[in-house]
Amino acid sequence: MAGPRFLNMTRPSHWLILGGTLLGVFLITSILSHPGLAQRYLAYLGISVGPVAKGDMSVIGDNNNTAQLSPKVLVTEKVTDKYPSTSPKLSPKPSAVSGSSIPMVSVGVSSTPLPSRSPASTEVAINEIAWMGTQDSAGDEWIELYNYGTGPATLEGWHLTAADGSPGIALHGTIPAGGYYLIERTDDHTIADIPAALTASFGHGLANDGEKLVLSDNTGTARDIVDASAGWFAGDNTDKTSMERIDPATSGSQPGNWAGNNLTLRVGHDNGGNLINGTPGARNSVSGPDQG
Ligand SMILES: [Ca+2]
Ligand SMILES: [Ca+2]
Repeated sequence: MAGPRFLNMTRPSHWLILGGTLLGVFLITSILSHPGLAQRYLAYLGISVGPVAKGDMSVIGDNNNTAQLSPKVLVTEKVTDKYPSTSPKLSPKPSAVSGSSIPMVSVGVSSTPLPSRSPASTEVAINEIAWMGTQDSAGDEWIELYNYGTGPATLEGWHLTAADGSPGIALHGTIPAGGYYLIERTDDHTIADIPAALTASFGHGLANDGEKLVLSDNTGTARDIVDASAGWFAGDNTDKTSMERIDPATSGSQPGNWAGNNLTLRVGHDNGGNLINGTPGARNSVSGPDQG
């Protein structure tokens, strides 16, 4: 078999020389005609060349600042983005990106776990107490609860109980986040024009000289306490202004956290048609910014 004088084609080592020469010519031709394609071949062979033209990458961040990016990373990112799964041979090599501080695009797999969302909180306060009843009837007492948590409060198994056992009210239903829960004594006519969330017996009623009220959940855990056993903190038995809480997230046993209805913001009518000096089922007239 004839050939160039310096090649003896009967010798395997000369075949290798010829093959390497042809490969080199091919690569040089590729670089001159298609630089991007050649870079991919070289990247596959583990050879780094660059830089890559602007826009030929998929790195999150400053796409205009190519000068600070490693060409090897850019080529890898391009391959990853364009051939995510159909071309295993072009998968990025871990060694090509190790030690890089450049933010990487993750295709198909999220390496950062999603942040877990906090469970919705259930925060219910004893929010308003009409221990004095209404102008129509001193016996028409009512109590308002307020959910200042971020999720609905299911009240099955909850109780609102005085320290002396009366009232002792089993609660039912649900209070949505930011919602109010009106408990009317005996029947729904206590606040004639506002539907009660619950009507219940108050036993011998709320004593005018004070009570300690405990709101407990279905495990028996106290969720809110208003210790006014030495006397109510606010409200008036003469003009029937209710006792409104200022901040549901602050202790209900602090006297300064309560005030009488301001007689400006009032809601509802009693069974005799008189305007209620309180806000049953609605935002308190004295409430702070935390209350809806
Ligand atoms: Ca009512
Ligand atoms: Ca209210």
